[in-house]
Amino acid sequence: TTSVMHTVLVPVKQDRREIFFQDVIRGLSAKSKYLDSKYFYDAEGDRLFQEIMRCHEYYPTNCEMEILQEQSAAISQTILAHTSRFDIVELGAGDATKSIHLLKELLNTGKDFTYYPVDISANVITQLEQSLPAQLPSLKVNGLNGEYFDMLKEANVLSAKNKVILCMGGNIGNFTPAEARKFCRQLRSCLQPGDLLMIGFDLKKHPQIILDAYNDSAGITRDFNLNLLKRINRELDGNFDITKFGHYPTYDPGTGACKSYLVSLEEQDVRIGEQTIHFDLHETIYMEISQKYDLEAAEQLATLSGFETVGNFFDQKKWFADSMWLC
Ligand code: AVI
Repeated sequence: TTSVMHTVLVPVKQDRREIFFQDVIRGLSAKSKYLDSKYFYDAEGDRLFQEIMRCHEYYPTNCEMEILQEQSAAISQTILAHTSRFDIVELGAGDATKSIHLLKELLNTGKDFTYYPVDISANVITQLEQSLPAQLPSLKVNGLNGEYFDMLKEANVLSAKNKVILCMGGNIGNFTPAEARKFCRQLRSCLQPGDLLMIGFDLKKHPQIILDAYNDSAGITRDFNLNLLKRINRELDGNFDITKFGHYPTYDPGTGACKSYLVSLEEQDVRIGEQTIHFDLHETIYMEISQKYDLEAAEQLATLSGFETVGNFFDQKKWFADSMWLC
């Protein structure tokens, strides 16, 4: 068995590393250098993002928590107004601390449903399957460990009921508007008429509040960005000196695009494996977009991807919205 494990696991691991390497080299060889923010989330990146969510400047987490705490009854009514037989699928369930409020409310309505938390991390799913029964003993849980679209298809095999998809956290913001349309269309293609999608949007607000959320005073967001350079050092044999890069977040209130860059603080050469990347003084690496929406843009995204908006739920300050979309 050991040799079977070896031949199966090792090539997969090398593949991932190879793709990461190619993506990094492609991005850093481009005329305007960039890295893909999906690579932020290694173990250290996950830890730093947890810390960001506890920063007082980073408002989205608290806003969405308030929505789920205060408005789960209204959200539950909207779900029941559109479907009577459903199961819940949460994409990127994490520790489910937000969705638990809605799940509790739905259990109180006496409806029989299963909660399918989906997460790319096997660890997250195992922990949820252990922790949820203690908090909501009557909840039926069936964890799905894997990529969103694969697991959505799996949920459709396991359940013939309508699906209520939860896509919270405002992750849609980490796509450009064009990528967001592609993602929502792909989601729509996995769903049936009568299915629902609740999706979180970070809303436009005073530009300074947004900028501060991506430039916290404790420097956690800076470290979160720099961690990707450290990850390249660790996993791809790089030699980035992170003291030679600065963190530079921007926000354009016109387009709603909040973009983060790293700036090379001197002219330098960085080695990654066998490759050398040259940085001019003040040359930038585009790291991440965090697109902010207004309700009109969110609604337009719904329409363009084949959904109809049937409800919007806000925190008191109207800084964040969870929109309910019907297929
Ligand atoms: C995960 N995502 C919604 C976060 C955001 O706000 O765009 C990632 C993040 N990047 C910097 N701070 C938080």
